[in-house]
Amino acid sequence: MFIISLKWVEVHVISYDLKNDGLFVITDAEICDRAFFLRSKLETVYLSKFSDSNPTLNRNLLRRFTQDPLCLQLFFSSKLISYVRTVANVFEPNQTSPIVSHFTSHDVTGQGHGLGFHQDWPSMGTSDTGIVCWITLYDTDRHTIQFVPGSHKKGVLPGKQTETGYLVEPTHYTDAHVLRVPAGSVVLFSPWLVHATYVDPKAEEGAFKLALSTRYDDLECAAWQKRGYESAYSTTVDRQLWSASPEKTSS
Ligand SMILES: O=C(O)CCC(=O)C(=O)O
Ligand SMILES: [Fe+2]
Repeated sequence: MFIISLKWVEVHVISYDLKNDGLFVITDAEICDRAFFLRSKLETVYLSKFSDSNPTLNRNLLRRFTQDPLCLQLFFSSKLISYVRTVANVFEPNQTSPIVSHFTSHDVTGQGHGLGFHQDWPSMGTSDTGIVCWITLYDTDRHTIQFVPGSHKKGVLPGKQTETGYLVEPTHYTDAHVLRVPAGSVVLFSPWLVHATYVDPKAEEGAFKLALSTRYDDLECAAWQKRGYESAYSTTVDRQLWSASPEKTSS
């Protein structure tokens, strides 16, 4: 473990091991620069349009943010992909999930309290050697994520599939660690790792975290090839959206 001083916070950066703990933290100057640049765009262009009374609008803005070219550039930068290859040993990375934003706060999105303890793999069903890539745009000294080191070794644990993910039974998260890393850090973790949002009960009103994640699967994974490269994620079109809109545009 080593300690770095970041602005006014002291952050303890713990080196986790991908094989034994199921996650690995990378704090890389080039990626941090991109993340800081993206964060200023988040604040000036997206959060500035947030409404105190319209959580749907706020959720839509966060979805639009994940499709911002700067956000896409962060996730597809050759630096990041090379970490996916060399650290996670994903031989031929293939992005199988959209970029998802994880906003944790005192409820301006109507879903501000995040996810319970879950595993990602049952919601994906893709390659056995894929990796989740989670990047925080803020220091995680308040709201963050927590995880159970080593839990990835046990495969899919008893639990249930819910609207928000595959929640595992409470006996599987009695020994959770709270992740504390500086803004711009990349966490690569196993899709079997048991993890959850950590909501800091002492965080002041208005404090929030925003992290982004996506999933890289491995096209060279033999098991996935056998399953015909299936993925639980599908692309759908909502053809009712325009018809239901009160202000239809003419064209
Ligand atoms: O950031 C969070 O609150 C949850 C992240 C998560 O579950 C994921 O990236 O798979
Ligand atoms: Fe997750």
